[in-house]
Amino acid sequence: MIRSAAARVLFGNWTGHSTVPSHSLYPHQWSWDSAFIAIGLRHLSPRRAQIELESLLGSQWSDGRIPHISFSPSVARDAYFPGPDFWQATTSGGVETSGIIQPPVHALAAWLTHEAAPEESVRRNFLPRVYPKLVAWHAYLRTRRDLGGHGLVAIVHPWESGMDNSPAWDAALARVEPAPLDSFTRRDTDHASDADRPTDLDYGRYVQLAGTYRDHGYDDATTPFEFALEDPCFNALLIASEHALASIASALSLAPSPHLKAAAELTESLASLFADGTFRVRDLTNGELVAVDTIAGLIPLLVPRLPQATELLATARGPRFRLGEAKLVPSYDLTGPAFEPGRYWRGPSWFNTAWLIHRGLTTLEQNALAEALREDVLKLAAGTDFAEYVDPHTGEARGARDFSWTAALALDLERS
Ligand code: 9WN
Repeated sequence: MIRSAAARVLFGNWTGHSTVPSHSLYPHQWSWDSAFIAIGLRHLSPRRAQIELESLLGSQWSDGRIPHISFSPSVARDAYFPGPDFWQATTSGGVETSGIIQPPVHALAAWLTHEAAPEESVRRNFLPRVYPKLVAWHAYLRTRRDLGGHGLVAIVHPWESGMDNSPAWDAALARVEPAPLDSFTRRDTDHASDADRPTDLDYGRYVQLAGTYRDHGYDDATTPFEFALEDPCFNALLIASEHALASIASALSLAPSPHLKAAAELTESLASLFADGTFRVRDLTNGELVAVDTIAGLIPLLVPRLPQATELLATARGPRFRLGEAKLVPSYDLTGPAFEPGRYWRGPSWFNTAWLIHRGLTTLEQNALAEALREDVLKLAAGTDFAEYVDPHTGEARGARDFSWTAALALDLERS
């Protein structure tokens, strides 16, 4: 049942070479969405899953970065804000893109896509074609984005975290002078309730930060970043993806050791973000850890052989996130002062983070918790028409419906 409903969403959102997250709210190709979508699509069409990732990699910049949006030329230029006219970024291959990035789930997705149909993968020469691009992507992150010199990647915009209005960004964002509200027109609130989306003040600051980066040619060495933070989710996903690159290298009869070494180094550096039973964001403006607990701090559960796993699992099960009792896993501390059950990344539960936590629980052999979460994902995805996110207390649908990664990841868990 869920398989056919999920397939309907994914085929409906397919554009011929990639999948939009949602035709109304997000009508282009998004970076980490495509990785999650491929993870589900591999069960319906391994070939399409490969093409999804290959088309995203077709928008890679010459410096190795994978931009967070690859714009579709067949969609109206003002259908989404900020669109191609705002970002003013075109690759050497002529693809219009944004200039910021999103979390690196891609190598993990590529490996899982290969594993789903190794013969089709070999026939299409999938791994040999994507491997060098994924290596260049990780090299960009580890060299150009280690802005703090701690051996961790820094994000320079809240959108780069994929968790746009997370309360973890509030203090850093408060220092940013917002762009005037009459200098841009939001499109998101045409398609989703104002109460479910970031505020106008947040948007003014997002626009200001993106505009400064753009006006410095997206140059990481010369942009005066007002917002630069080390995010545990972003770095944990890079570690998981380095492990995946090691598997890909082995499959190609190449040495896995550089990737295992990178994963080990990053895991050691990540430990410097551990405090109060969870991983926290480090603000590079003052060097301090931000005492705000979000789902990002729990994502390291999926890091293989994580030294802090036992404490982190206890935090996930404790009053802040109530894993096993709340609907999926809340995006923000249920007891925190900024908690809002319906507003985007300030409380609601999302399906991609539930999938990542499920992967962590499976790695840790927490089979009962993993199975309960899996059942919750399947029930809520089907029962909400594949909502973008849900209220963590009631499971009520929020944001977009027929949302691609919700369908894809439910499909993946249905098969697991
Ligand atoms: C900005 C596409 C993206 C997701 C992000 C989610 C949301 C965009 C927006 O939608 O962000 O990138 O317009 O709000 O926060 O995780 O990749 O689904």
